[in-house]
Amino acid sequence: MHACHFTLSKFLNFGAVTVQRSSNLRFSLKCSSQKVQMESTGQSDARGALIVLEGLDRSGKTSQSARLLSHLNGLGYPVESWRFPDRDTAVGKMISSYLTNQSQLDDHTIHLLFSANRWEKRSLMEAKLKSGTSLIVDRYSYSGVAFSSAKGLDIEWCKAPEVGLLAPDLVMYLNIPPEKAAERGGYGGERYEQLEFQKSVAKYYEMLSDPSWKMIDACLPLEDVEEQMKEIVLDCVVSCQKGKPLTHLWLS
Ligand code: NYM
Ligand code: MG
Repeated sequence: MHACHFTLSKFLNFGAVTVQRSSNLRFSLKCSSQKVQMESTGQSDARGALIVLEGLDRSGKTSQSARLLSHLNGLGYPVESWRFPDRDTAVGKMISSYLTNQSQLDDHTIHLLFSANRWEKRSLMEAKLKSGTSLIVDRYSYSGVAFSSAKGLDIEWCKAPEVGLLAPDLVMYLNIPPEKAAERGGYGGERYEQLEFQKSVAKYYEMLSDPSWKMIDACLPLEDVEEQMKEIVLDCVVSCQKGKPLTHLWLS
């Protein structure tokens, strides 16, 4: 196993990822999704799920977000696909210009801009979740901390501006050796898309991870990765509909 891969022992729940539900159960869930939604409307604490996909560049997050979106949509769940950085806001445009090497910024400054880009979406995020819409989010605070720490910034300093953002209900890490990710059609030429740097990012992701993260084997074919993720996501959406409380990042 490559040194940058996560160790299995760290992820005691790893086995759960590969366990397939019986097709019967999947069928019954599909049929009852409408009913689940109706039952939950009477509950004031029923809400959408905040689902985050993390991983190195070219690990497949964006493709899988699209697949999960259409899967949940097909089951009748209100769901949106989001991504960070959100390059459409004024802050996001500064970030995009930095990533495409059209501007230079101090490492701390760009770190804070990435964080500000999440803060500016925080109230909308909360409103969506409380109104029952689940969000599939391509990158979140973990990207913020892993990428900036890999440049040499202090990890605790990097975490500080993220404190108080909404905590995800589920983090799925698309695990792929950096060398394999680099082989995938090459990188797009943005800042950070270099093998040595990505190896360092992988180490910081490992430091940030906790046993609740679901490790997805992102080396498998797209369809197999999707199958692993669908089951996990549906469980999460159902538990949030039952009123799982919203929590905040890194307050302890
Ligand atoms: N990135 C992304 C950061 O450095 N900090 C952050 O907070 C976030 C959300 O931006 N290489 C990096 C990771 C990626 C790059 O993301 C652009 P994407 O998903 O390739 O558009
Ligand atoms: Mg990228």
